[in-house]
Amino acid sequence: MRGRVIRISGLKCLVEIDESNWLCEIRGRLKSGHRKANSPVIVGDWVDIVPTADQAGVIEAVHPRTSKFSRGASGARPFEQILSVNMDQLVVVVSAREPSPRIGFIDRAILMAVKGNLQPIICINKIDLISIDEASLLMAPYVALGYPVFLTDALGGEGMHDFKSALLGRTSIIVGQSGVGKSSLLNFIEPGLGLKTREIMTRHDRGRHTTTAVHLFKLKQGGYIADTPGIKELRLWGIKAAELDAYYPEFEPMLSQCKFADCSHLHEPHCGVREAVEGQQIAQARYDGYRRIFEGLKEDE
Ligand SMILES: Nc1nc2c(ncn2[C@@H]2O[C@H](COP(=O)(O)OP(=O)(O)OP(=O)(O)O)[C@@H](O)[C@H]2O)c(=O)[nH]1
Ligand SMILES: [Mg+2]
Ligand SMILES: [Zn+2]
Repeated sequence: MRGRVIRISGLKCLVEIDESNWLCEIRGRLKSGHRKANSPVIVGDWVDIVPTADQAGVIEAVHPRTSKFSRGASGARPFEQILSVNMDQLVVVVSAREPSPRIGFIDRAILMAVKGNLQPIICINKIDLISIDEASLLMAPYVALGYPVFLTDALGGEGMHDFKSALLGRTSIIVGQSGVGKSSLLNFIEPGLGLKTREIMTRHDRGRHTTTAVHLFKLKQGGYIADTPGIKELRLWGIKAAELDAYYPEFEPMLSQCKFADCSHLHEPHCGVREAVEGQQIAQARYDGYRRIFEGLKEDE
């Protein structure tokens, strides 16, 4: 039987087959050679299972993956932490206030989406906390990136119709810092989910993440969406400093103007990218982000 992994807890996986959920173990041989931190099975995987009891079974095979969203997990020995696989698109959420938006987070999320073969879309939530003028100012740099941008109020409903349309019929993973409203957005889109949001938890769990594991949900009107725990620092994985410029489409036409083929665009003379920043053909904020990310990657290498 073929199904989709929607949740992983400990050594067990919850696999959705048609409309029901099966609790499955992972066949031992799938684990061999995978003694790193990632499970051999990830949320979003399509798997073959052999039933062992009513709604219980063993995962015998994992189908090839079409995409993945990962990040570098911090710690003494960094490793690639894959959050989900086989997604069509990444929804990166920031909030207008509480917490205030960080463009660096969006840039990193887009990089990992492109790296993992997902289409990025951006959601600026909690627009009820700012004025319309502020909202359009906030949105401008993201619109300039050429990616779809949605302005939402997950509690009041403003902008939610358009945002929902972008999710229907597709498989998405939603990421962002803790408290930006990821679970609230999903609750609005699919009221039956009843996901925990901070208000409910606050008495017992102040300052902690409300969502604690990746969960994939099926949308009634078609599509899937994976809710994820808040990410504080989105550490890149699998991208080298020297290849970073390739992830900035607006740099591309300028690269032939760089004197050095391996130009880092940070300090070399006759750099087409830096000239374009000075000439305002490349946004200063994007270039500053590039520089910060480049320097961070160099430190890690
Ligand atoms: N004013 C306002 N508050 C919102 C909005 N969306 C969410 N909130 C509030 O923001 C807080 C955090 O929302 P959550 O949905 O739990 O945030 P989250 O991103 O899922 O957080 P983690 O699960 O910890 O990563 C809650 O108190 C929500 O009620 C919004 O559009 N406007
Ligand atoms: Mg949440
Ligand atoms: Zn250059």
